[in-house]
Amino acid sequence: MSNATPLPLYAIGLGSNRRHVRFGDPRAVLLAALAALESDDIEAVDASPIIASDPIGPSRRRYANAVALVASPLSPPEMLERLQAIEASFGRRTGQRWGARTLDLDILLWSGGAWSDGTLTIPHPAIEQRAFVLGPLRTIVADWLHPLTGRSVRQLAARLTRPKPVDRGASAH
Ligand code: A4P
Ligand code: MG
Repeated sequence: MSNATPLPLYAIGLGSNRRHVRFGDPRAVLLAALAALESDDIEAVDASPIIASDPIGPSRRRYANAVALVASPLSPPEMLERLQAIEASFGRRTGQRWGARTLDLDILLWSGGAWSDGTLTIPHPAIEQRAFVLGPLRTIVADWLHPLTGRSVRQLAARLTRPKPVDRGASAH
């Protein structure tokens, strides 16, 4: 049976703001992570350029960020488990939320739409506020629709960078 149902697609966000003892600086960590993602059941389809971004949250080190598009028969919980195993193999220290990390892998979007259970939420809830996610994401899946808002990645990225209108709420009736 060839050309049966196409494999689900996942957009995976990659972030690093620490050197890795073997791979080197955060940019090199992401290149190694992109290679590590590929396996028997995860096929690399596309990858964004790697960008440098200012940290959001308490960590003061700059990040390298990128997004990979992969095709895989894994279910969302299986994919999360795989990503966590890869993070662990890169020496991710758990414990400190938003702390400096060698490698952070997030499931951003899934072609199956939305998923929510106790430990996993897809789309990733912070996508819409994060330029370091939407910028790279737009370079590979600009037309992908956010399943909950119906807005394309291109629209979400434009909304984030557009200057905010003045809030007239206080003076208007
Ligand atoms: N989890 C739920 N949904 C998902 C999902 N869609 N993908 C759960 C991945 N994980 C998901 O994640 C905590 C738990 O989230 C997981 O166990 C999983 O069950 P974590 O990676 O262990 O913790 P974390 O990353 O420290 O916390 P959090 O809230 O996920 O942080 P973020 O959102 O990943 O943000 N600034 C720049 N410039 N670039 C960055 O990449 N990253 C962060 C971390 C902060 N500031 C940044 C960047
Ligand atoms: Mg994370």
